[in-house]
Amino acid sequence: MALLSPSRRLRRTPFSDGVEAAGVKAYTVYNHMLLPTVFESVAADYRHLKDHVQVWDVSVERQVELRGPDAGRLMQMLTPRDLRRMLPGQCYYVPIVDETGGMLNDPVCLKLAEDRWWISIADSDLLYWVKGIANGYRLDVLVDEPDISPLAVQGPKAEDLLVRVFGERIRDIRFFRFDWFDFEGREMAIARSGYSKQGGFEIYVEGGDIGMPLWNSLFAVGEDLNVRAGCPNLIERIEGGLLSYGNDMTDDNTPHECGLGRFCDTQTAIGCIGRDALLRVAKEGPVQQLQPIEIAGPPVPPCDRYWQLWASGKKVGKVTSAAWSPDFDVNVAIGMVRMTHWDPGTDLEVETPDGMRPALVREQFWI
Ligand code: THG
Repeated sequence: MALLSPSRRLRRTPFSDGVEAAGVKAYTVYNHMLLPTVFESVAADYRHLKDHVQVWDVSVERQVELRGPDAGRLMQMLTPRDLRRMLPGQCYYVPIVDETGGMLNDPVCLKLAEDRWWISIADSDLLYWVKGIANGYRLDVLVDEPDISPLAVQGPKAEDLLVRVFGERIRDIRFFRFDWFDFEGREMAIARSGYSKQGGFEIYVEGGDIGMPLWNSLFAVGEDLNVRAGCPNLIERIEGGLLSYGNDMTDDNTPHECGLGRFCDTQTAIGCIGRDALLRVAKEGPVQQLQPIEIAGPPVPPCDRYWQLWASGKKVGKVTSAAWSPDFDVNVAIGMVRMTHWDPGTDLEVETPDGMRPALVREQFWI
């Protein structure tokens, strides 16, 4: 592929100088912003992520902030997950659905206070949907995109690295909780979360000016931990079954088709805009669902379009993401599979750019 032309519409981040100095080799575009995808190579980055600690510029995880008396009510209108028991300091992974039950985004939502929430979005322009709802229902809430840029620290040594910058209290943060920490006189929320299964944290950096000072201190204190710049890793996230909005699912899919039924409480999520539509489909159950798929043969090429899945001459689904896994010595993949063929152990064929290959529906992801 050719290069990306820089422009003001393709936003840099507060950490872009650090990312470039670290030798980034490729980017994708996500929420109109640069997201690194490769430093050394996808396979070398994968090995390093699983063995050490990486600092990721995930500024593309933009925050949609809800502020005001109706913030909680608005948040519940957006998602079929029941938020009534959620406390300040908690993070929830929440499907966001439209009036047909179609997925608009799959963000992490942070409750800062009863009247203040952040929605840490995946790649879709959720801000406009949320503003539209707030205005259409005349809610008493402000909706905007604050100047917050998440920096993820991921890998088995992430906790030890963060303790050196923020102190021992880092160890007390539980999974999908956050607390507030000081860096050079600035308050930042730090959550135990992130787009990998290797453990780690996400620092919500408020104000672009403090980005590079924080980036530089993490590298200054982490040399003996072998800290490096990294990014969400294609192989690791497929192994872990972490979904990618726009790749694995779109607004044509319900949360149940995405295997996100466990994050839906459609019966009790009163106020959710897609509730009626989801109650209807939830009763019958989905007729297709994302599944872990193993693809035989040598490493597959990049999956930049759907690869058709076949069984006895019939189309039974499509592969949405795929990569060669060095640790499992097989091509790991995610695919949307029709219910007639989604049982674990079902043999399929997949139409890859370099020909038909055997594929197998797996029982679980590779975790
Ligand atoms: N962190 C934050 N914002 C994000 C992402 C993130 N925005 C974009 C994107 N990632 C949104 N998508 C996901 C997908 C998966 C998870 C988080 C965000 C995730 N899932 C875990 C899992 O499925 O195992 C945990 C879910 C749970 O148990 O609650 O972490 O990564 N800030």
